[in-house]
Amino acid sequence: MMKKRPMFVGPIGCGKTSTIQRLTHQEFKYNKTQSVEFFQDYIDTPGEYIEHRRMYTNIATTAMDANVVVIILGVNDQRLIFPQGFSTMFAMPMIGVVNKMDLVNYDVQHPDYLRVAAQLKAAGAKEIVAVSAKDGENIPVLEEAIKKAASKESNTAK
Ligand SMILES: Nc1nc2c(ncn2[C@@H]2O[C@H](COP(=O)(O)OP(=O)(O)OP(=O)(O)O)[C@@H](O)[C@H]2O)c(=O)[nH]1
Ligand SMILES: [Mg+2]
Repeated sequence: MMKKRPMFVGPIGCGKTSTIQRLTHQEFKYNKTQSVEFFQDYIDTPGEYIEHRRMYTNIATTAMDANVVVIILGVNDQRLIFPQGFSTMFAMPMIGVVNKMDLVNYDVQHPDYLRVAAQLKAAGAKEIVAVSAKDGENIPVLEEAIKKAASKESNTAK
């Protein structure tokens, strides 16, 4: 069986690919995701998967190869993307990421941050990490959070 890895899910342009580039020490370079991409340690998905309801089945299918679901939003995105209880779709732990924190000067009291973080929590993210993929801010914290969630999952492997 294929090695399970964390899967990133979020709307178009929220920074899934950029965050994975940071986590894997690749060059920070814009590259639109066209379809699911399996990297060595992460699964990247196109934003279309979450933006178009009819593609939810693709998320569910891809999640079979995931040990953690990472849901991510840009701090400047005020749309409702993740439905309440979204995590019930999955059998593995979910963590939330608020990206583009550089746009609010890393202020975790900023109303935009609070709103986005609340959406991720309502979707079922146990832990929220605020990052900037652009600046690399808090990427090691995210890496730790993902590792911790993944180890919990492997302890309860079926
Ligand atoms: N200001 C700011 N811009 C960012 C940050 N992270 C990513 N971006 C920019 O946001 C745009 C989209 O980033 P991507 O990583 O391609 O987004 P994605 O979620 O992978 O998008 P899709 O592949 O289309 O689903 C790019 O122009 C990035 O440079 C960040 O932390 N801060
Ligand atoms: Mg992408």
